[in-house]
Amino acid sequence: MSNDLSAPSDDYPLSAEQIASYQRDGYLILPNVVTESELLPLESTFQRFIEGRVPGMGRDFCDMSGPYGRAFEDFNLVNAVLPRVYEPQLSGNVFERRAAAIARQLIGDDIALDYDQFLAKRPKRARAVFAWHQDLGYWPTGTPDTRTATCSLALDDATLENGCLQVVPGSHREAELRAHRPSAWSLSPELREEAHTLTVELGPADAIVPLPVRRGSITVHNERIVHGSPGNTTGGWRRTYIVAFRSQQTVEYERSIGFTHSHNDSINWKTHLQALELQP
Ligand SMILES: O=C(O)CCC(=O)C(=O)O
Repeated sequence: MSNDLSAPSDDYPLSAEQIASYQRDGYLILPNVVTESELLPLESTFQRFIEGRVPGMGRDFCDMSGPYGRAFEDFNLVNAVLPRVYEPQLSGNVFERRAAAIARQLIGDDIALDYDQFLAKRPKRARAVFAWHQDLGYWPTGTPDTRTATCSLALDDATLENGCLQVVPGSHREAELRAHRPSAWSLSPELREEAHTLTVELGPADAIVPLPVRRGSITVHNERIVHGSPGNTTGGWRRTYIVAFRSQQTVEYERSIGFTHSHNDSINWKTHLQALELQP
């Protein structure tokens, strides 16, 4: 795979309306971003990760719907973080390149790929829930420039029934980040050793919008939008390939303070300590 993120054939021009709607609502749905023939090689790499066939990942391979340490067969929401760290030949693939072209139009030209992630909801797992959150709630506080475009490619048609992404449109424009609390199953959250998941509460004014997408289409979301996804009640998988773009300077800054998005990092981030202070 090439590392050239600017090949002209990777363009996906957005209209002024699409760009304005991303700014207003905090998300976008874009159809047919990756073709069927382009999906196939990506999918075979994805499967190796999601089936637990890539060794040495530690907690970067986990169940995002529960505590670390579960047996693989008990994972509901299979999560492989930073796949390109473990398989560098993924770097520069067609989805990364096309998503970069989209992200440039949404947040500016000075972007770098911050992290990638594979997520798969097992069939008939009502507990394959991705808890409500804002991405910034997981990341270090104090990063000056937070611009982000997170692109999620559907490898299966995503529906409300199989647990598609849901958002609270406009929540990215709230003045303050919401309080993020450790998940209920985290026994000693100050160490964040048992589970990675943080969550926010929704209020009666929060209007939830599900984002169903067809295989090959993507959603893009802003770093402050409240989002999550429900369990999978169908007999099929819901598989998603995520790449997130932020400014080059932001990525360099966060790496310089030791933040890598890896669950194997042992640092307690200020954002998490703040969440603890906000606990009742
Ligand atoms: O696609 C999902 O189910 C959730 C993904 C998510 O929360 C994220 O990419 O930040």
